[in-house]
Amino acid sequence: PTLGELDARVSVCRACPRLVDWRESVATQGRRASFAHEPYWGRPGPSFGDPAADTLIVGLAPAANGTNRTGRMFTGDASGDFLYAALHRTGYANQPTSVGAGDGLALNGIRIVAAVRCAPPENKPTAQEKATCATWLGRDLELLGDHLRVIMTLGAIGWNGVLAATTTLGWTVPKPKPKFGHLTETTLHTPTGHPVRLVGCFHVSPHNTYTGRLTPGMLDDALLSLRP
Ligand code: DU
Ligand code: SF4
Repeated sequence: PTLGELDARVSVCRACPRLVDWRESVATQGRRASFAHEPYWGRPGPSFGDPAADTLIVGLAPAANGTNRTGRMFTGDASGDFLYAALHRTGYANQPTSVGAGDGLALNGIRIVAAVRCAPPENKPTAQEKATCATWLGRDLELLGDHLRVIMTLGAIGWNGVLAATTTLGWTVPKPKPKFGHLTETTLHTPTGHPVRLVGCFHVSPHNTYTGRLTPGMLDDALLSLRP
């Protein structure tokens, strides 16, 4: 399939009963008061950005009132505001904010996906949910193909999701499995021997950004380090 066809397939996935229930119950009965009159997406979050990207950002999962509301990765919450501002400062986005479909946002050279594509309760997917959704991450990686040059994960769940998905795809992954850390880096190889950098970055969640664990400058530096 094409990336668009893959997104269409992902958007109707119901493989994880607990997450299907959560994404839909938040969308129908659990809306945040300030969004009570908005339609909610209530489905898996499709990948977003440049279909010809050489750089992939892998997050954790949609936020219940963020991506699960707007239908776009990192859109509609504080995490996303922090990320898109940085993507704009570093030249990857044509505008500093992401509001949702029709807002004119386009990414250049970057695509954004989540390791788990449905909003999990308390942002904590189970081991089984992570393993199930790694299949979709693998499909995205296959479609980007040897055009892909670097993957940056926001957090450890994305990092481990990439290692799981690429191992399944038959990529060469260093042993022992490299551990996630901020600006930790390793190199994976596709089955054709094409090298892909894997870079870790602290997640953009308020837990990290409000406490100064991840500052705008640190995120800018991490993004700029992805350029050839
Ligand atoms: O329909 P489309 O032109 O393929 O774009 C779908 C979606 O992808 C649009 O909201 C912008 C985004 N996008 C992008 O971010 N960067 C690109 O180079 C092309 C499309
Ligand atoms: Fe499907 Fe992934 Fe959502 Fe599970 S988390 S239902 S595998 S899209």
